[in-house]
Amino acid sequence: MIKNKGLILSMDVVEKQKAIMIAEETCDSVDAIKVGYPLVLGAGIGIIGELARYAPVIADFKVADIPNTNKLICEHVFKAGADSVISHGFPGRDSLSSCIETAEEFGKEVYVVAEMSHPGATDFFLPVAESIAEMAVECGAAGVVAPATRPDSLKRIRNIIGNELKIMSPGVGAQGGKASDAISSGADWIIVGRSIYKSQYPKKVAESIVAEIESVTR
Ligand code: FNU
Repeated sequence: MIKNKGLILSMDVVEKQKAIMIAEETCDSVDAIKVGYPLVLGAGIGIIGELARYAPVIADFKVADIPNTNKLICEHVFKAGADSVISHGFPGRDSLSSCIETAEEFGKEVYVVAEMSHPGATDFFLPVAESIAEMAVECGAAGVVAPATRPDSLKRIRNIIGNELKIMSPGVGAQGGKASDAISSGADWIIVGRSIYKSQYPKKVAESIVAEIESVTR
């Protein structure tokens, strides 16, 4: 995925028409649109192809199964028109490799959740985040997902993965993280959902987030 604006819109609305309207409004300010279970269950898998007309689509299915099931999920997602898929790392090396091999067959990418952004991530995730980031490098992932809510974790994960892998970072806005902090701590992209799609003016909010990102990357 090409980094330009540094912003990924998380489209967690559940209605097709609303998703398309927001995509149309905001597509000039985003490098990709991320979709997950809420929208795909609400609008059907065809929404991936519809949104791909506006920006590359990231399928945030946090794929976390045995290798064969992961392969079947990824095939479906890429056939639907997604540009990349988000996978979990905790099911292990073989499961992740299956996602990455499938992505390669389609010329697509896999991003691995290294550490989640919500408070509950401290229950189990924190002690394994670094090992998952190391595995993402070893298995040939395109990048990792790491929390904007914990800039210190972002810095640590950036040190582990080096500069070749990319970091996309959720948790800005509604979850309390700040775009400029995440970017200056090592994120390539920030992922923003509610602050944009729940706003009365999604285009303006997206533009102001891009301006904030530019203020630290300039
Ligand atoms: P917003 N997301 C997340 N934290 O928030 N994929 C993670 O650790 C992670 C994610 C997703 O809070 C979340 O599911 F791995 O409204 C949602 O789709 O800005 C989006 O990022 C954040 O949405």
